[in-house]
Amino acid sequence: MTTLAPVQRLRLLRELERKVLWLSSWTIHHANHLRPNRDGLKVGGHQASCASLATVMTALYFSVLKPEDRVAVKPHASPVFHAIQYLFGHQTREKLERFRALGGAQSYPSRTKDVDDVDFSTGSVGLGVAMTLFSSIVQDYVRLKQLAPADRPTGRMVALVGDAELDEGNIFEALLEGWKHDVRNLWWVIDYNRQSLDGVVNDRLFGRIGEMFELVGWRVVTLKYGKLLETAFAQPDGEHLRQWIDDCPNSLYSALVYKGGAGWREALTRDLNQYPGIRRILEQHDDVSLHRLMTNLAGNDMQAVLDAFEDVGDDTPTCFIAYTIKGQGLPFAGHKDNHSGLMTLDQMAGFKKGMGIEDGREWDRFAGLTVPPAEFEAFLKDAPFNAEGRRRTEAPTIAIPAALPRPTDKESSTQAGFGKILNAIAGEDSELSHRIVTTSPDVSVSTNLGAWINRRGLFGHTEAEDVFRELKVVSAQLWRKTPRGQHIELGIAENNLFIQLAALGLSHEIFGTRLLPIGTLYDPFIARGLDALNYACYQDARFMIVATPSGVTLAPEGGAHQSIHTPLIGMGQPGLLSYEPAYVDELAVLMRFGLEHMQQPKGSSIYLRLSTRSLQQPERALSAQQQADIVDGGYWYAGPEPGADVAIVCMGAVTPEAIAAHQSIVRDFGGAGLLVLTSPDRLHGDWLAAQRNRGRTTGTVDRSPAPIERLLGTLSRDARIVTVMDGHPLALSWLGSVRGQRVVPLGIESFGQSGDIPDLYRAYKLDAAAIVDAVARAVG
Ligand SMILES: Cc1ncc(C[n+]2csc(CCOP(=O)(O)OP(=O)(O)O)c2C)c(N)n1
Ligand SMILES: [Mg+2]
Repeated sequence: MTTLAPVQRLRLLRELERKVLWLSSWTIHHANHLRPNRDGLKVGGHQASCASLATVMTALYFSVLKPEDRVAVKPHASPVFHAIQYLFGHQTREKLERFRALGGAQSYPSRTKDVDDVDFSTGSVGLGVAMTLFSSIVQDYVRLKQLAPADRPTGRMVALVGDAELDEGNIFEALLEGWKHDVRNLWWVIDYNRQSLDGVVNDRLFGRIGEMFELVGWRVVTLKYGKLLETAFAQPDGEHLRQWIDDCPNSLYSALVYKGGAGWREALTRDLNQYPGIRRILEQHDDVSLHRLMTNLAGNDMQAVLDAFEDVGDDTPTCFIAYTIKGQGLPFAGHKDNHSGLMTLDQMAGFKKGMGIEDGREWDRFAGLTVPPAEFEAFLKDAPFNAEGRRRTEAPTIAIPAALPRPTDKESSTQAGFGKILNAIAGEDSELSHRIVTTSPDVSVSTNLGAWINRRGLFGHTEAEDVFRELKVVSAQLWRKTPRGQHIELGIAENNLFIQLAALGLSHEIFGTRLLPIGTLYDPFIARGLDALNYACYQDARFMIVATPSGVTLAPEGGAHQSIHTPLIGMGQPGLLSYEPAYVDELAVLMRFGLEHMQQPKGSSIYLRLSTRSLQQPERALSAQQQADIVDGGYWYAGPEPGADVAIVCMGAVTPEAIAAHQSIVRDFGGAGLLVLTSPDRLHGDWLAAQRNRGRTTGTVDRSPAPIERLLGTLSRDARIVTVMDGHPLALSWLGSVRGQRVVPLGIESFGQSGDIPDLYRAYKLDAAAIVDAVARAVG
């Protein structure tokens, strides 16, 4: 690697900054103006949002970052990221030409769909930012346990943050959690362009932002004025110019940026003409250079940006507040409406000329450069970030034993069973037991993780004794915090839970070692963190969520804690396979399957919806076929006679009611069946897949029926089916479409009440009598 003189490096980086600005603007322009538009919809893209980050991203990727660093890029700066990767040779021209088209470079950086080594997907603002914080916890977790490959240096987790992203509450939830966990090696670079989507951001906010970061132990580095302005401030009366800009409201500053040199001159003459030094500055600058001076903010000044980044030499989490201009260098710089503004054809022609790009050479990596291509190439080749090429890691899978320990209690809830299974695993010295990491937002005890934590301990950077234990205060929870601990205890914030799971669930691809994350929470509060859960699944993170209590079966706690539509979330959420077992032996099968499925290339995350209702457990030893049926989504608990006209289908905690109803209807409907489902999600997915397979016109056509087709195929063509579950009935009412059999679905359609189970099941028509009634209606 050649070492460059600082001036030479600066010159090359400035060239690259222009190049990156050009390519990102052109990529968006091309997508909007030069590709045939077949549907009349605007393609979009954010030229202004890209421009404000061009300097920071150029400095980072071409000089500051190392291969082990991981970055969450502000979603709408995606074209800048793709342009940088294109220059490195990791992105293709074809994909840039197809930006925002099917198969092209993605609108927002995507781990799963982009080919150019995206570390963290972004898109829903705020989540990518928090992702870096939770990834830094994971980095420490695997480092302190020596799970990561020994030669892997510690990386910095970097977020490039839009200033308006800081309105998202999840960022502050993450900051508080990070403080508690003493996060390290974290850089958040705030693109303080003082503009959001709708307009100019509130002046009052940023007066406080820096203090908020400092409050939670961060270093705050403010990059406010560039080198030109600093030089002007040092001249006679220069301090008045500084004061004037400091006092300038965001909206006025933005408007003047848009108006340009004449606008600045008018405003400064009006306000500061009494100072001879200022008059001299105005005389010394024509409109173009005055505009350059007045818009010389540090976040768009390469030297200032490099100085700020290179000054940081320790692992203290650091927030850089980088003053920038939205649309810097573009015709609509500073205009409050520029968020989705696109250069017109004329504007682009002028911009292109200014960049020195000839017609037909728009995608050329060297067009418009003032440095020789060979020098440019050598610089790219030597960029530290690029030293290893693609930086995504791999890790071998963890072997899961053929069966998990299975509790043998005669009566148990699935939640209690879950705690016992984990507790038994905690007692083993196995690869499985060492790779499981649990986490929970202040509901570890009430979701039955207590015993696991007693054995495996809390995770922390340093050893901390359990004071209650030291003082010999009797407690069921013996929670020592050590670097060896395997439970990450979070405060009550479900967003944080899901982002922590996302970070843990990508450890194999980010940190080169595999973890088996299990997160527990109350089922209704999945909704609180739903966007973060969606975000975790979107990037293909792999984890298991275990949610209890669920449904109205929670009973006395009332409607606010009773989850109703979570089974539909489980079915509708891509990347998440959901199950709701009734019995503990089913749960043991599903946990085993889930831990394996989480690790498969084509697998997914797993959601187990459990219950606190204690049920009498069936006395049975599940055969291999029964286990496979449980994984496939359901089995006949009481098989129907072939061609039977009636069946009851149930799921989860209401299974005893279904059994009782079934016993009472078989007197009238001999041969009626009782089908216990474990996963409408799996059954539905496999049913759609089977139909698609049969519809194929090329290759080998798989005609085998889907599990649900086989199960319902035992019944007569026009059989009547009553479905019952503790959740929204829509999750099972689709069963009628499988073979055209009529379904009467029972479930919960309104907010729950407080009450005990008998009262509530009666009120919500989930009890045996209601099921029998429904059967009568179905056949009537
Ligand atoms: C959760 C979420 N809500 C809304 C949006 C729509 N949106 C995209 S960008 C944006 C404003 C972003 O402003 P800022 O973060 O300051 O970025 P800038 O474009 O100024 O760089 C909004 C509201 C989104 N992407 N995500
Ligand atoms: Mg902004």
